[in-house]
Amino acid sequence: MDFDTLRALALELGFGEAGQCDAQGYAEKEAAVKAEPPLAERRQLRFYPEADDARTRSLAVLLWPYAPCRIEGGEKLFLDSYYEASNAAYHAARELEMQLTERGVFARANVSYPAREAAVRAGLGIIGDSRLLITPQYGTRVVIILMATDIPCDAPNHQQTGECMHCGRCEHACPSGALEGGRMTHPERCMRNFMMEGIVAPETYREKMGTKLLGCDICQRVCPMQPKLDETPSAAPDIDALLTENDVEFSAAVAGLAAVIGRNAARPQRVRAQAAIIAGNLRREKDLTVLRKWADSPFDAVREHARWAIGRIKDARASGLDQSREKR
Ligand code: B12
Repeated sequence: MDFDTLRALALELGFGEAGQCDAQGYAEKEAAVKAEPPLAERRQLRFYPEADDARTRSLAVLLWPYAPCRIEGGEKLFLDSYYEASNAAYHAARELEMQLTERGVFARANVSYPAREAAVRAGLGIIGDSRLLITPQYGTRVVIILMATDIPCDAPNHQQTGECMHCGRCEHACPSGALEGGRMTHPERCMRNFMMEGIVAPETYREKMGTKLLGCDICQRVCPMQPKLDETPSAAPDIDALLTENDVEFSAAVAGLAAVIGRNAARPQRVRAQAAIIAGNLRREKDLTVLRKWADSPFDAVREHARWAIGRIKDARASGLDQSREKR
């Protein structure tokens, strides 16, 4: 099979674009990763496709576009639409893998190599100062899926053509200072790094998270290289479904979330830990009961975030900030 046939099958399954690049030369990315502070999200990242499977001759780079999420405000949670898209793209890639296998092609979907680097090599876009891939058609809002295949890669890898506008808006907008000197120099400071990762979020980040359940797209929202796209409604569960003592209700809400973003992303204690941060930001008296229960949790992130939230609610009470009391 040639790559054009793979591309046609990918487009039929809903991918927006597909390219191909070779499977070598990621060693320097490994060195770059080692030079930066360790990040939980990088645990799965690998660098030697051919050593992982000797049949690999190239990587197919598949882009799954998505629309930005509407920010509802108030008590409506923010769940970046990237995560719903990522789950859909994952399953579409599994389907493509099956179709290719049936045709006698070696294909392994959803492999984890430096995806942005592969996308640039495949000629699909450029790297912006936010370190995100910017594509001509969809801007930054694409999920990048990599697939190892035994289809030879005839075309030489592309060099990046075109450039980020270097307008500085992502640097100025980033609430946690992940960009400095015009570029994303501190990925370890990105707020997303501490959301639903099962780790205790440093206190300085918790208030900045507001009502974000998962993901931060502030650097993407301000990017002038983004095409105008209609926003999509938030697929996040209701906050009251998460801030509940009723375990059956909580499990149902997590199951609903898992149906949207995948079970791997929506793990109950991680969801609970993030819900506790949100409770600390909403500062509602009515959440104190459930938070007191969570404050004894054996899970560090749940326990620490819940204790912090209780302190915040009490501080708000002391200064008359609690909204539900104000209304009375
Ligand atoms: C670890 C990780 C994170 C970490 C660290 C982010 C970071 N900037 O490194 C955290 C948890 C913070 C994170 C956050 C997010 N992530 Co993330 N993340 C990853 C992951 C798993 C690995 C990235 C990595 O470490 N690569 C290795 C290093 C060495 O490569 P690199 O970061 O790309 O940097 C190199 C190149 O970019 C290049 N480079 C850097 N600047 C420049 C400039 C020029 C001009 C050139 C030529 C090259 C160049 O040199 C760098 C060093 O070698 C990838 C998936 C994957 N398999 O790649 C997703 C991925 C990068 N994330 C993605 C997304 C969507 C996000 C979020 C938007 C999620 C959200 N809604 O909150 C945020 C955005 C944060 C941001 N602005 O980067 C998408 C990006 C899609 C896109 N359009 O680019 C990816 C590809 C996932 C996917 N499969 O689609 N992420």
